[in-house]
Amino acid sequence: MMYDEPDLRPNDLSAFWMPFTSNRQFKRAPRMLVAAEGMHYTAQDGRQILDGTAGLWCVNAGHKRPKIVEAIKRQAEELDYAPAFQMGHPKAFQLANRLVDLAPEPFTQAFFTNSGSEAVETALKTAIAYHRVRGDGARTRLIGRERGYHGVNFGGISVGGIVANRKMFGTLLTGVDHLPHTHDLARNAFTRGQPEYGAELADDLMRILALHDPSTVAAVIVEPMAGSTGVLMPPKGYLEKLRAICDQHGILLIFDEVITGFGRLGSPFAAEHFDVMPDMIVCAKGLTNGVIPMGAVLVRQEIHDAFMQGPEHLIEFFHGYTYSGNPMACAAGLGTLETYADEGLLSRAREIGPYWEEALHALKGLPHVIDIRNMGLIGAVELEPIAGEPTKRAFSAFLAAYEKGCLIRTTGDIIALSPPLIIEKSHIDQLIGTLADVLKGLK
Ligand code: PXG
Repeated sequence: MMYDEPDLRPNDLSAFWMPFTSNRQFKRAPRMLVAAEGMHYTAQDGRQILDGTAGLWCVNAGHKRPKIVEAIKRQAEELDYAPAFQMGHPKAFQLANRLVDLAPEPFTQAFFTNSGSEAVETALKTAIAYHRVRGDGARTRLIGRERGYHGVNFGGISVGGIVANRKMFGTLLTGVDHLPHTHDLARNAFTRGQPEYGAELADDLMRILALHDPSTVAAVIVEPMAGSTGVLMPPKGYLEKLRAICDQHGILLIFDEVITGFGRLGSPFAAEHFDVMPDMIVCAKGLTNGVIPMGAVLVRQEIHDAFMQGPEHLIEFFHGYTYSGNPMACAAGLGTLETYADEGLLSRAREIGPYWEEALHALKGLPHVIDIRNMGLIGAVELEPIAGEPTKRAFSAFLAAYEKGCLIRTTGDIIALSPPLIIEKSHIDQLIGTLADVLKGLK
């Protein structure tokens, strides 16, 4: 096999400082993936690894999908790059059109970025600038939520609420406040789907608004389902309350759908799934099936139109990236959306969801399991941490699962599962069966 050729084998692991990785542990015992197709990776030792996480929640259509591969190949031959500012190329417009067609009705424009983190920054800046262009420039404050994950740039970690991602980086953005998170094991453990209790936590927004005065607040940003922090579902009625309070006070509501976008919950976007319409949707990951980096912010017509004023030769919004709407990314995006449509993947989580839910909740009662949560094709198994050694138990589960041929994700002591939407029942049996074995063997 070609990967055995010495030139293609990394011969020194030290130069690459790996992101969000225990570098020393990894480099002592590397877990190297060299190929992928469908539901599986091939590891460097030749083993097939079942992808229980769609890469990092992004490979929603599964790996090596022909239409995406073809689209990228053709694009590289045809137009490798076109300047993103003051110039255009057809595929960026095509992709924007496809995207707004797929999105819920109020969303009429797409602004392209290269990642979820950049899309978050773009949405936050758009919100503040939107109020300003309308003559309401005192609205600069941003409200996020404890345990929220909005990428790793300064705006995102400021409105985010994951302590480890914030504490090393100084004072962050000013003028930011946070809603309480919604995780409540005492009341909601082992809930299937949306938890019963916790809608009242949205009322805390009123307290925050009373403190700062609503007229100073630009936007509230939340993940409709908080993924990275360990899969926290919104309590019934919670998102509706946030929407109502924002409406009452002229505050924009931003849904960060980097994880929930593109079928994860059984609808193209979570906004539809929960039937709550924000003012902006942040997306990335599944937009290109993870194949080429890309993110986007979807906005409502009135937000876009507020900027379209002044002399026509002037730039309306001083924001954008060298690679906004990059041709290769657009080609990958178009191939991806076509694949989703051809195979009905954006509603597939609804069809296979009940089987997924049953399989997952059958883990109840196994050692250390203190909660199981699920929605669409997402699952989480929360473990009792080892006293004094948080994260260690779940990390051991991750290593053991990999040894047994399954890729899972862990955050803290929570195991998160988010397989490609092409998953079949036999894969679910293998994934959950492996996890059961792993849990039985954990210290
Ligand atoms: N918002 C949300 C809600 C995310 O989940 C980002 C923004 C940032 O996207 P980029 O493309 O800049 O990474 C994310 C990313 C995990 C995991 O296993 C989650 C993410 C990334 C890597 C791992 O929970 N989410």
